[in-house]
Amino acid sequence: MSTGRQAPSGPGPQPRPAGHTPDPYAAGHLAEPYRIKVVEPVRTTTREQRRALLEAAGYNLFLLRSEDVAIDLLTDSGTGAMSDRQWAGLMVGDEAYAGSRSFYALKAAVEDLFGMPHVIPTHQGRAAENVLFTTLVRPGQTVPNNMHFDTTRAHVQHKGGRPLDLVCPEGRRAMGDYPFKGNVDVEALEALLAREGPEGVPLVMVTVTSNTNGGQPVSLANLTAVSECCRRHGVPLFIDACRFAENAWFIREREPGQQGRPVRDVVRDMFALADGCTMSAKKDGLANIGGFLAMRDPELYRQAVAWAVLFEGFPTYGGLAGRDLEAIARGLYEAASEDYLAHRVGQVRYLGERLRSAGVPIVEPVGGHAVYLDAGRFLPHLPPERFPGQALAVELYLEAGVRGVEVGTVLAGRDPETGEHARPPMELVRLAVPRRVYTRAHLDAVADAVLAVFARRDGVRGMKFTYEPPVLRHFTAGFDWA
Ligand code: PLI
Repeated sequence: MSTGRQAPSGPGPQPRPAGHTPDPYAAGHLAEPYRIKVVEPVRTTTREQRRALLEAAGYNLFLLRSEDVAIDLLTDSGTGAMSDRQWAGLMVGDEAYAGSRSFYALKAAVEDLFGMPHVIPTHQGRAAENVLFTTLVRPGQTVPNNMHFDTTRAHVQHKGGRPLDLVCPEGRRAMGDYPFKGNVDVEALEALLAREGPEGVPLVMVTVTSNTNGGQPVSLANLTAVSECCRRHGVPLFIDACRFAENAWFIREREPGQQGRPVRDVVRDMFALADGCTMSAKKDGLANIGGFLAMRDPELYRQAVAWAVLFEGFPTYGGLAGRDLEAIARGLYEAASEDYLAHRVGQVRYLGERLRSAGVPIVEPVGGHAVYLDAGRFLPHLPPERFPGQALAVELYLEAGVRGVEVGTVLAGRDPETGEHARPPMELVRLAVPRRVYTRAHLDAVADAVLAVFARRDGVRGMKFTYEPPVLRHFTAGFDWA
């Protein structure tokens, strides 16, 4: 009989037999599937200190020092904890300029997990986007995606392309329990490709999970339909794979016919439908830095490598140290393990459930990496120009030193034509949970803080700019209470 023990060497944790779905959070046993071997002390602050720190930072949470933050939910990108196996990998990283052993470890992992033979390491995900779009996108062309992440959109535009979001209608609403709100509207894609063809659409992208509308997954059935549509029209399909493992977990949990399948089999099936992928290894690579571009077509690889050398460095290191490549190769396997994912996705769901059951408005269903507070409904007395998301994020920090991020009017910027604030569909605060960093007690502290602000929500004041930068204003703006 199998003991389920992990082999001490080899590519990483092996998939458990189908049907083994430990979900400690669903079962009420909340033990983390890791032991803590190294700790990073967190400084505690008083409410008065936090009030002064906020004032000094112009009420912009990006301008706080992280040591003044008790629980940092600003992003799940590059903020995860590496495993002992990954740290051990750093020591065997091969720092050769060309032909590094660690590059071949990464290439083997990507080929094994995704079935993609050609891999170009990059310093992070947006660099993979830069290499890919420089190779494929020409001015005036359209690049559809379920929903572009900010950097993907900006890189398409940088090449003169037109980013187009074709997420399904369910994906545009905060309410409703539709299980795959990241799905592409395949009819709209079909119409676009029939109209513009491969001359007008150089590639189709699908982001798994869809970060922009709440970490929402894409079903295998939808990916299959998108892939068939792309093949019919001769247009390559690329997956934005940042959160590939979390997406595969949702397919295994929610999609009819997929229940209980080994995650690595689901991952294989997802990527078999695509011609390539971009990856930020700072998410489901479980690394603190890095990314890659992978593909099947050797001719496209040859073209992309030329740009990669220019932007990132020789193609066997691509802007990374050999030790980073080694950490990513190991992290990809760990991210695709069932024990890890049951806890990871369960942890985010736990936080969401604690809030939802107390009546706090959130984006539903809860996605893979973050809980999104619906600040518009949380603070209905504040109009968009009083920045309800910013006000709520500031109050959460004041309450308990919790740092989230506004995803609403402040982030959206101004309409270049009218000069007015752009009108985003929702006013949100994202609470992104870093991987393997926080325990259930931290999440309880976050939930308690949100509930405390919820209890006094009628007294929360709106905000105004004291300084508004001309571009990317959310990073450096100054605010005060209105
Ligand atoms: O931050 P990068 O350059 O490694 O990755 C860019 C990127 C691409 N696609 C998607 C879906 C992302 O979520 C993404 C980065 N996300 C960040 C930084 C986040 O805070 O969500």
